[in-house]
Amino acid sequence: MQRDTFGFAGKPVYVYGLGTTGRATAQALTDAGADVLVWDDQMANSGASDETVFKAVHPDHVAWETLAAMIKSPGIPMQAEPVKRALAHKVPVMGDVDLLWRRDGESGASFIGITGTNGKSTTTALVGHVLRESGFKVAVGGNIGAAALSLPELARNGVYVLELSSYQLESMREMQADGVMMLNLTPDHLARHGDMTGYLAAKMRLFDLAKAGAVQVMGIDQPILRDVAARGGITTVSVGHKADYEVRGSALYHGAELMMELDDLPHLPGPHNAQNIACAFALLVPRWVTAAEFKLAVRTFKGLPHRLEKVGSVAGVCFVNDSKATNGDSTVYALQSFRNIYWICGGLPKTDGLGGCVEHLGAVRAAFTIGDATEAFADTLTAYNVPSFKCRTLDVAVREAFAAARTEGLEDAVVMLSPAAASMDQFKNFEHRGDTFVNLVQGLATLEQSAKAQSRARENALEVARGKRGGA
Ligand code: UMA
Ligand code: ADP
Repeated sequence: MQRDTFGFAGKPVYVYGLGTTGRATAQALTDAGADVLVWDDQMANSGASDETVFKAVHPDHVAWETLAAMIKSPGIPMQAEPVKRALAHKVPVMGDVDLLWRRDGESGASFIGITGTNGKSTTTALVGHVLRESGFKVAVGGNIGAAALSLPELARNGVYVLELSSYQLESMREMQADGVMMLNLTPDHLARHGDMTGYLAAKMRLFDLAKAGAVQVMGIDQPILRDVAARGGITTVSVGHKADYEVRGSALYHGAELMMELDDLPHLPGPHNAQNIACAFALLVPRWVTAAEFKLAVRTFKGLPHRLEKVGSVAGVCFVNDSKATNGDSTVYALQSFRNIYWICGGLPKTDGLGGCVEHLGAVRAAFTIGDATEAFADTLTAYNVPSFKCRTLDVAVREAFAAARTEGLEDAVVMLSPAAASMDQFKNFEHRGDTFVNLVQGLATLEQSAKAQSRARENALEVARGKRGGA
């Protein structure tokens, strides 16, 4: 007999949004015997339907009163018309993470949820890596890329490590995690959540729903999170303030006790990564791993692409891809990680523009602005006496930044793409923007090599010619 995995067997469930999340959800629900109806707003535009795979029903034709649930993709706001209609008919609106919880919540596997404004993916991957290296069966997913319902079923001794965005958390109703973490909270996604209070409320659902006795970790470098943590029951982490776990200099302390040294980890540079490591340590030690296991595993973590990733060096100039820096706050840390920066920034700006970046311009030799933010970012930076060039497109910016770095000939010159803005004005997503940057750098390297080869060939030809004349 088919297992009623989600409690929806034989019942109509509306899956709204058919991207990574929606497809995995619709398939899992179908496999579990639910009567799956789907919709994606793109179907309205293109007239296309997915009827061959799933039954597509336009929101105008849904019998709302019959639905057992709506499973909403994270990119769809709660204010979307079909969501409002579902809520008006008292249909539960859920996310895919709740369905994973329904599927495996009783399996004996642990659930870890990681959120925050910046550093989620890095820390999620790090936590997954440490657990795997320490002998656990691990499934890493959520906002980091793999939809919750595409993750394998884990049994006892398994650990789900889920990166959870505010978009996913705002509709989460059920998942009771064993370990929860909020790294930091700075302005982001405010158009969606209204203000910082709304943004915080979405994120706090992870903590509010967590199991009694769950390990709860919070980075308290922003006052808003210091206030939340003061409620108690939360292990605090800070780079620079008083906390349960403190990063002081280049080491992590628990009170007076040295936990681990943080320098000499080339794949996790900078104070932001110190925060990520410290939060991972506070979460995992000692509930899941020992301090010794943590320290050993962290050394073999390679970092993720598009996050302060060194992608090559041309004529002594190093190129760094930090395309994932989609808001000002994430770029603040990038600006503190190198000595002589030729900074490519811009894209679709956030409400606070360059945010705190303007207080960390000491290492910036020049800026090269792109995308919708071309004018605004260049004007702001010029006002802060940073030579700024309105390049508009990434190819022009890479060429000009490289030329400038080369002309100045400084040691440790870095051309860094750290946009402090979203990518959607000119690219499909941040990966597309980062990959385009890497391709442009490879193009420069090829040009450089062929220029060198040509000049060698010219020299050889001249030498031969000189030899002939000398011999004549
Ligand atoms: N759609 C509608 N109506 C809308 C909005 C979207 O029908 O009003 C449809 C789109 O036409 C599209 C589908 O919904 O076909 C896309 O759904 P989605 O935007 O929720 O994207 P998914 O492909 O399901 O990917 C989502 C996350 N995307 C977002 O939250 C925007 C992915 O995070 C995540 O990796 C994936 O689920 C698996 O969990 C990406 C992201 O950009 C990386 N996240 C944001 C961020 O990190 O800042 C929050
Ligand atoms: P997220 O998944 O939250 O977007 P990522 O790990 O993908 O976070 O990193 C996104 C960007 O933020 C990168 O540019 C990275 O260098 C920077 N970053 C990483 N960790 C932190 C942190 N703890 N605080 C601020 N910025 C960070």
